[in-house]
Amino acid sequence: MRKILVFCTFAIHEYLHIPMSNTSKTTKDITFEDFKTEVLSDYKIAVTSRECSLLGRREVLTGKAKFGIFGDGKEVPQLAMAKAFKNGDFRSGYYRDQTFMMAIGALNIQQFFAGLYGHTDIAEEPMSAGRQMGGHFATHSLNEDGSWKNLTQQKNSSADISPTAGQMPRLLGLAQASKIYREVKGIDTEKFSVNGDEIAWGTIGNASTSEGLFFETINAAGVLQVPMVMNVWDDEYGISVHAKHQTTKENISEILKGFQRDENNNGYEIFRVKGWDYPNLVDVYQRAAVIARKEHCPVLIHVNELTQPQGHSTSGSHERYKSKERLAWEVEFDCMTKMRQWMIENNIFTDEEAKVIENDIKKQVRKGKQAAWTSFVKPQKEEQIEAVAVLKAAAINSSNKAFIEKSANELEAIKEPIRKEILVATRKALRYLTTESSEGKTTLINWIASYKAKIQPKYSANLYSESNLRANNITSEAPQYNDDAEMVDARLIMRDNFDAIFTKYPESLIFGEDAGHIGDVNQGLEGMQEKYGELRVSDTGIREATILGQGIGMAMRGLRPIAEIQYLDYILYSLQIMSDDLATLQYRTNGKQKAPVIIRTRGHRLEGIWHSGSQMGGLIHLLRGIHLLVPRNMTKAAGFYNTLLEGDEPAVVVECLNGYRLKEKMPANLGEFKTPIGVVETIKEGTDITLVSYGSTLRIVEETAKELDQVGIDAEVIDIQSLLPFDINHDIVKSVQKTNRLLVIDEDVPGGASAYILQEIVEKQNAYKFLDSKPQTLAAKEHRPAYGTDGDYFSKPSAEDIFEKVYDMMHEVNPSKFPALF
Ligand SMILES: Cc1ncc(C[n+]2csc(CCOP(=O)(O)OP(=O)(O)O)c2C)c(N)n1
Ligand SMILES: [Mg+2]
Repeated sequence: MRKILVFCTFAIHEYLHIPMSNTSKTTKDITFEDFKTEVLSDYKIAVTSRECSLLGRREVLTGKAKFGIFGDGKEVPQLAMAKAFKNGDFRSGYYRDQTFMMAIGALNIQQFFAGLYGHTDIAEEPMSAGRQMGGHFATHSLNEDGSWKNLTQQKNSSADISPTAGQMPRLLGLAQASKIYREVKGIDTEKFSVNGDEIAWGTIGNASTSEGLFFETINAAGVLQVPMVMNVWDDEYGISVHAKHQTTKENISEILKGFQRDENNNGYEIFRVKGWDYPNLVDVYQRAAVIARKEHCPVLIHVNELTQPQGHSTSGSHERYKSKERLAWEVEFDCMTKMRQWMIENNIFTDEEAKVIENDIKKQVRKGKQAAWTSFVKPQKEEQIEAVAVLKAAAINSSNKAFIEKSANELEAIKEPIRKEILVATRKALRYLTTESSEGKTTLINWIASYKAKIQPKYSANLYSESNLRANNITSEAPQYNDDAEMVDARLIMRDNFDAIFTKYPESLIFGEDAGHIGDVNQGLEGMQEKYGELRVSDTGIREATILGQGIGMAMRGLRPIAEIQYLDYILYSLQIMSDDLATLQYRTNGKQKAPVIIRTRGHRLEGIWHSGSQMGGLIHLLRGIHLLVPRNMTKAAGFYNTLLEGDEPAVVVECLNGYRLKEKMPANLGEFKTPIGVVETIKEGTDITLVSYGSTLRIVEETAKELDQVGIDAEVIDIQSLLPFDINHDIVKSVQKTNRLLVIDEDVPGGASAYILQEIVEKQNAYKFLDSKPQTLAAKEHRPAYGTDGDYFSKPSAEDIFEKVYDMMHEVNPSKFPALF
């Protein structure tokens, strides 16, 4: 038997006399039989994947599943990628990658269909427990208790999201983690890295490369020189829109040529390869992997000439927008057809043998699909039986017996019920029983309650961490002060606390615009780069979305990144990723992945439209899933960092931009004192009115409270500190119970953060019961803050605004004691 080389790729070249790359070196010989077995095994995976796509579409069209988006037409390059993908590596990709997931052993037929149906059991549907539509993939990084698995011993896929190119920023961080693990000494790498040898593999559709996030990621990875392999699956279309509307020169690798490294400059290694050319694909992927893994040089692989045999998704048909010629070309150049031809030409199998394999796989896929369906409907069928029984029992003695029995019978008749149908029937039946009381009715009420309690978590659990390390489980610790503790510029507390953090947590690191060399724009990191090195305290380009992405990716690989967004006003650049990716991560994986990144930013009142914004309402609404902390001073802020680093959850910390030069007392227990998360603080006790605020505005409220004292108004001042989560102990309502009046003061727009705060207090904490005056809010103007001191005065709530608002409320209560000001 003729001898060939160990890597299948090189074997292929040996057999086919394709010119080999100069990186190919023989290490071990395998036989033609081994080679054949490997290629056959690849083909079987691809056929399995294709059959799943074909049958998957039919499942949607016949109504069993709601939506389908499949990987047909992209099978072959994914086989090649899977061959080069090793344990410890990470994928950050998109909805076309089912073949890859199957090839790395992370997705089987039954699981594929479980995803399509939306099976809520994570054991059956490991990608998201039915939360994501099919085609959105993930592996499990966490054990049951939320602790890390050993990620070096498995092939990893960060959880997909639907927004196109949204997978790019995190890809950068996943790749950067390898660099940190390789080059920073003293980190415990056991579960995360072997010498930083792991590659982060990105996949993206050709059209999605039009997104800014793609270009931002490409540039940043070139600057950082991280082991990232970027794969563009190019099928010339983005839904119906042709490449001529998407990409200059209709060719992404052509226009990215300037990134190619050369003798004088770092950059990229760029490959272009046809998506149906199996042997070349295998070769290119092997070469790309060596470059990325060994040299930590990013690689771009532009895989073109791909197709979409069934069109974009189940929502439409591509016959509407592709020409006859294009459709005919897609049939001819279907990567599976081409691979099959190549295998026949190279005596790997005959046409007859291929047919046997294909028929066998067809059967397997049908069987797997059936098993997935049976398993999907089983729990609902059991629940249906229970519900019907409870309904029938409730009907027996009811004057509305006929109606209730009718809905019981209708529910019973549904062959494959869903949970909505079960709850609609049972909940609506209660309406027939409002004036009656019976054992059956009580049973029905209890059944609905327990059913909801059992089922709701399947759709709602794990928005936040549910592990022991969840933020509000961390014990707080007060700052301690030596007798001779000095009053210092507050930025020094921040700096010295970061110093303590970097010493205590070798896996922590901070990065952002101006965060490195000068130690951030407010000198809160002064000298830290000199002490901890350029990898742990680093400057980045001006690119907020990928700064956040660095944080997400590195946090997903066990590091503790602090991603600095220079000003709160610019957080909007990263907000989409924060909202779509970070905030949903624990939720969309049902607690199987986490990214405890800390986002450090500074904001509120400084100067002008883009340095004193306070768009907290926007953040509150878009970031459920992330903690949102608004410390009033640097000691509180430092304490939040200390708390967060003990926990396992992501958070945004907004430092007060005008607070760095104010004096605060230097604590002794730096790195140790911990500000509790979700706990308010009463700054001043009072009896007449409760004033609730946070951040920079709180200082003005505090000052105003003294002025109010002088006119006989005793205000209680409460610092919210933490907007998400909000006052978990419900302390504010206790204050309102005492004062019977409530004013929320906030520098966001009217109806912004203040509306949320009011809802929390009045509705959730039931403060309405104790109010003797209308609960009110005092916010900034609707426009952005104008420049200068007067701009601030006429844009944001001032001490006079607060005083007059409070006075007015008290005047309404007691006009003789508080005669009208105006
Ligand atoms: C930000 C965003 N815009 C629009 C969409 C809707 N959409 C989903 S897929 C897609 C086309 C993507 O094309 P391409 O990147 O080439 O990937 P392909 O589906 O062709 O593999 C669009 C516009 C989306 N998911 N996200
Ligand atoms: Mg495309």
